[in-house]
Amino acid sequence: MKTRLELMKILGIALLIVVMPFVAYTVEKPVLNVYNWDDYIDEETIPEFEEKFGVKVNYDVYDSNESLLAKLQAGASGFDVIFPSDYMVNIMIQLDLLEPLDKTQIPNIANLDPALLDQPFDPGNKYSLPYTWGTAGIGYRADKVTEPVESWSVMFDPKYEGRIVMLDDVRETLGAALKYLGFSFNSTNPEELAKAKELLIQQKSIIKAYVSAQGEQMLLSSDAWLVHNWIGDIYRVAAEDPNIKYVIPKEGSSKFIDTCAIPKTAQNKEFAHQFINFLLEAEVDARIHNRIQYLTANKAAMPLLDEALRNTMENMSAEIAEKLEYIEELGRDTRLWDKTWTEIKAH
Ligand code: N2P
Repeated sequence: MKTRLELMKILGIALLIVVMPFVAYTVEKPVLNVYNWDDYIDEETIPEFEEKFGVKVNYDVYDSNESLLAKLQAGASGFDVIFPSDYMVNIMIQLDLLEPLDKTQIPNIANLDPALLDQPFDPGNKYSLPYTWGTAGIGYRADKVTEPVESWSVMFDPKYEGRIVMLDDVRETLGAALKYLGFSFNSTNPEELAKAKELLIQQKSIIKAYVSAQGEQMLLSSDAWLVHNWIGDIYRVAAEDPNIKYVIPKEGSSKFIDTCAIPKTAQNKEFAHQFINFLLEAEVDARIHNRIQYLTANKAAMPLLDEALRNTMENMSAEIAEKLEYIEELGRDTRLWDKTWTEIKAH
């Protein structure tokens, strides 16, 4: 018979053997907190990076630039790598929220297309590097909407009551309404904004929802027939169902460059740089973009892209390209936009 003490010793040792590897795992591995847009990476990149660099990645997602900013401003974040769009980079620079990039740690910058570098929102790419680019437009079901979809007007047509989804995004949705009315996507004219507000308030009775993540799934399931969304999200479901199409309305729309950046409050700046450099490897970048179906800023990745995706980049007509606007930082007028949007949402 073993004494109680002996038994407790054996139990103690057994417990240590089971628990130690977990303790070692959590204690030793550095952690990298990545905060990205919803559906903006493939499945392999994170595990591959974790294995190659011996890092544990916490990966979380958001669905708008404004929620990313709110999270960062709330201070509790601890994010190491984030993916703000053009105008939001500009806002974050002004608010002193971003860490200047140490380019010596990102040699894969050489893979990037110079045409997408050195943009007005971040001259010299001091704080951000391009990750994707694309447009917002309308994804629709050609088997349900049988008339030609060419204008934003379909999104305001009572015929499609309950089948319309708009982005839950102050800049995109107010911008689209402004554009439909013939104004700039970035208008700060109070009268024009009031008109856009009226239009969107009227539209509220016929839309199914404001949705920024997974609107494309509603299209795929035919719950919605007309979905205001970004190009890649629609392209992904269009690959599953040929009845799904994407169009940039003839009145014009928005275009964007989404970037990767490091917040000033990042805890792990060294690995944040490594991660960005890893994302910019041609093979990694091509794999991600073939999966997410957004356009890449990575020149070296181009030859590795699916042909259809490559064609999208090359086929955008000059006529459409001319009617696209980048969303711009609005300075003080942001308050007018926010107020207008809040009034629409509350109505
Ligand atoms: C991806 C969302 C793309 C963001 N689901 C467009 N800026």
